[in-house]
Amino acid sequence: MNSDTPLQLLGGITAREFLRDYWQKKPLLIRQAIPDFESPIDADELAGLALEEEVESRLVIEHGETPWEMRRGPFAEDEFSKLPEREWTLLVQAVDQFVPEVAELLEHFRFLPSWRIDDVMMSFAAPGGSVGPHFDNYDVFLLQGHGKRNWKIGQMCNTDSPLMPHTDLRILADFEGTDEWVLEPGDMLYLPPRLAHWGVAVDNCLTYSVGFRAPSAAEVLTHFTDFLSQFLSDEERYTDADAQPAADPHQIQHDALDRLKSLLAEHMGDERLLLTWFGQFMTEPRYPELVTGLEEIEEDDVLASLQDGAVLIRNPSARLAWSEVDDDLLLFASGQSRYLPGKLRELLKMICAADALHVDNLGKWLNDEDGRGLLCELIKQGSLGFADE
Ligand SMILES: [Mn+2]
Repeated sequence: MNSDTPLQLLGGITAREFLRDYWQKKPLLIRQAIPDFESPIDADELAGLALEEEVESRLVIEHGETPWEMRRGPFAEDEFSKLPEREWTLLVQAVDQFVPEVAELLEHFRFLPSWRIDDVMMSFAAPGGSVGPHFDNYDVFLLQGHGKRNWKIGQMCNTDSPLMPHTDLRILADFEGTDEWVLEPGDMLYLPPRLAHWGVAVDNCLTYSVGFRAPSAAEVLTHFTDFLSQFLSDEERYTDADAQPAADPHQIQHDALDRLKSLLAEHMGDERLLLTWFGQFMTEPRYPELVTGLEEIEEDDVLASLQDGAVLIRNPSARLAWSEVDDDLLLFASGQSRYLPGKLRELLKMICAADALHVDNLGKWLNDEDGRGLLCELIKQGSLGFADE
């Protein structure tokens, strides 16, 4: 995709313009981002997902047993039949992992790195339904799937923004509305992180939220240093072989800080390890228990199955990304990493991007020892699996 092609999804501006003017900066309303959009799943199917053990879901009932009552799924079927006519919302996380047609929607967002995308959450709201005015720490695209939703946007917030007391939700105590729109199916609203927003269902409505991953500075530092520490020996310590006689033995001199700073810089500045950690971290699956592989499978079996017409597909719960360091390639697959020779670049790109892998598109790679080994590893690890016939 050319980043200078005007995109319908972005209301006729290019990806480059969107990233320059809106991304992480300001909201954008796009009428008919997906023209004549028909939601691939309906409210009943969404409720059906919320019955499943492995699916993460919540119900928000504005006038429940408490104001803004929140219940966590999985739910029993009769819980839905006991809900009031109005003012409740069902939220289902990571629907893209369970419904391939919902995962396909992400194809529209290929102008952003896939490792930044977290999941597609879906919400169904009865008329008047809302989760209250709030802010999120992540960018979001809100695509209207069915029915109408009124969206208000407000002020920029932060951790000091006052919240309503005594609710399980992070509802803002003050909402200073600046704009308001009614979204119809196919309309989309982009919101940058920390912008207050408040969506209220006009009628029975379904909304898709494409959410993003952005680790906090605290997460980056704690997780990266944790990762680094595996590679450091106990013998490597604070050293001061260059020490001068102490003027006052109780004083910490600034030369001690300089030694510490250089110790930190030496390790924190290791680009290979930083990249390895970051790729692993950003590809960690949301539900690791859904990324289970065929641990026993042999390379010969993989080859034979493919030659027999079997098709490999990416596990919808797996996350893949790649990068390069010097002449090597690095593949990140669901929280793990693997160095690969540079010649595998095209195979790597295909594994990350293709919907399906089979004899026809794998072609010559099946004759390559490293290529076959890689496919087999990914099947063992669970990021790739054979499609059911
Ligand atoms: Mn939100």
